[in-house]
Amino acid sequence: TGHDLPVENLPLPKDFSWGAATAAYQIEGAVSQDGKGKSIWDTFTHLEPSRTNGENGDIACDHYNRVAEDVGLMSSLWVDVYRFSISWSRLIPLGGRNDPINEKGVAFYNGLIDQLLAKRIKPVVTLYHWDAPQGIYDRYGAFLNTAEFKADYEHYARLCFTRFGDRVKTWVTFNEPYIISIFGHHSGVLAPGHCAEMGTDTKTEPWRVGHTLILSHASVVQLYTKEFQPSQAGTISIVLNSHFYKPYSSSQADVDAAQRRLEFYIGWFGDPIFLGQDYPVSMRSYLGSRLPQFTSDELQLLQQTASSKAFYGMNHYSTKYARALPSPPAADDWTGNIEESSVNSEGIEIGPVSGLQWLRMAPEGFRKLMNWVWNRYRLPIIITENGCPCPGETQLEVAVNDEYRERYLGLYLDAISRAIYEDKIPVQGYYVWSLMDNFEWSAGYGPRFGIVHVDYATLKRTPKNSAKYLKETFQKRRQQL
Ligand code: GBH
Repeated sequence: TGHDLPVENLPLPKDFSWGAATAAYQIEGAVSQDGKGKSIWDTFTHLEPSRTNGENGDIACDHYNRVAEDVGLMSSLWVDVYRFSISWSRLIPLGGRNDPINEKGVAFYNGLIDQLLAKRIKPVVTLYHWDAPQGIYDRYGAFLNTAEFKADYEHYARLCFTRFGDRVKTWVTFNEPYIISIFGHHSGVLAPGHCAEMGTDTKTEPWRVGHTLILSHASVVQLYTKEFQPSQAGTISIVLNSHFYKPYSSSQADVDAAQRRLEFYIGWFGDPIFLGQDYPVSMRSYLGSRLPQFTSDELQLLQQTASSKAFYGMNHYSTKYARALPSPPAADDWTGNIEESSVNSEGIEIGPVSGLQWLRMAPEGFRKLMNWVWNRYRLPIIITENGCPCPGETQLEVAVNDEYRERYLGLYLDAISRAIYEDKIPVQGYYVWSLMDNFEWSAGYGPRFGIVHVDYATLKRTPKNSAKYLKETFQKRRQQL
């Protein structure tokens, strides 16, 4: 279960790329500098600070003012790739298609991209990592109005392709649509914080949000392939996250539950986007009319864009057990009537706990997830996020001697090697979450996911042992075959 496995430093292909990932709101700070507009995360953190441990991204890592230092850091780690996200409200402060463009925001990302390329680091750019402009939320509820959102998002994407597409060759439309839908519009622990207590119709709203995300993704893929790809020659896809799920017991009900849980997590988005078809049958049968319908025009768009897909972007951290609930599903159930846990029917833990309860070291589940995704979608996979906070990682000394993380990363890279060489799955790259400690959303600055430590009092960056380990292990692993 990962408790006592040795790290084997198994080989990786010569052209396998490694990188580090971040997201705008989690690192940039400079929250109203140079004309940036407000996002739903500014509102979420300031309106009710207890939702984010009293903390916010106003300053974060102040990356906005420390780009040169941070690019230098990456260069010293020999990363091939830097995956970052663009803050929509930095480029278009009010967010909409008729609103003014903030040239200072454009200049910031131009500078970042140029500095990366000067160090031969390839930018992988996420258009949306959870920070919708407050303006589009105020006007029409952002994702709640599919047509308005789609039009504004297309305009924003077009701006990014026009201004940055000569140098950016890999695009991600949305980071983790599942999280945006469920955590933003059902449990409400992430912005915009919609939940039953706030009067949200949690029976339908998350599925409407998901529908908007799928259709907006598809229309931006179409936009890129038609108008930009012929000259810019890049690729575009989406990043989906999921735990892997193992059955809670050997009962058929639990075996089915584990499969169904993955369909509700990944198939929800993956089937329409990568297969160009309706939501999974299991979702239709559990959710019935709660799930929106695709029109025939929309299905056609999905089919067309499904064939232009380039890779499956996988964010993955941990594995859980899935247990079929005996009682009928709750009216607003979003799981397929499943309970999740970290311990199975025999009391066996899925793996050693990290600095966060939900995140346990379980490399075997990672390998199984790559197999599940490959069998369903037959697409090359890029691991766009993976990493962890260490248990007790509060002081600098503990943080820098990050043994738990080193072991976790080592075992997860071994799982990729097995997926590639034993399971014959084309896994092309690995981006560690995260380059540096940062604002961990509802958990604030507590959990530290960085391979570089950030002292939030001084903003000083200190590479942890795991940073050195990654630099060295990629060098070694890629030389072995
Ligand atoms: C990613 O989300 C994000 O892309 C990134 O911004 C973030 O910093 C990183 O992971 C680390 O968390 O109910 O068991 O699912 C991962 C999705 C959603 C995982 C909330 C943890 C809560 C526990 N996260 N989830 S659980």
